[in-house]
Amino acid sequence: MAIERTLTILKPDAVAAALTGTLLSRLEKAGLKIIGLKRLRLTPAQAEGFYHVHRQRPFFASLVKFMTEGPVVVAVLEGDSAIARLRELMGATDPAKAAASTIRKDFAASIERNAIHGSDAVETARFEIGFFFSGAELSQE
Ligand code: 3AN
Repeated sequence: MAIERTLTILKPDAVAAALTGTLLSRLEKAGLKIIGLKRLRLTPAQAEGFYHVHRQRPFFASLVKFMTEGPVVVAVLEGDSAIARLRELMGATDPAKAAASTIRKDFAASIERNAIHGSDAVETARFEIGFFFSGAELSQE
């Protein structure tokens, strides 16, 4: 297994529901090390930039509105196969289809308001980590 880095966003629904500690704890207990962490509120331009691959999708405007409605917590996670591991812990995009004991099964309200984001591939992770963090903001220890 390879040591990878991935980006997670605890979305506005999860942060508003005071789930920051619960979700970070789940990720840590699953062996993902938090090497960068910040709380911020996305501007519409930032949300549009982050989700630019979805700009042609019918849900894009609604997604940007949701992602900017309140603060998010973004974190860089490191560990063995961190990208796939995080996706496994998150569960399917649609909580109705998410496996038992996944974060989305336990905490998400809908396919849009689904509590957490995780990078889906090595290249995406690189882009998404760089979107929020400079190298100096990531722990080397
Ligand atoms: P995932 O977050 O599981 O990688 P993506 O990348 O397909 O899923 O979608 C990005 C985000 O767009 C989702 N997390 C969700 O908030 C929103 N989204 C995806 N599909 C839909 C949909 N059919 N209707 C509304 N929002 C959606």
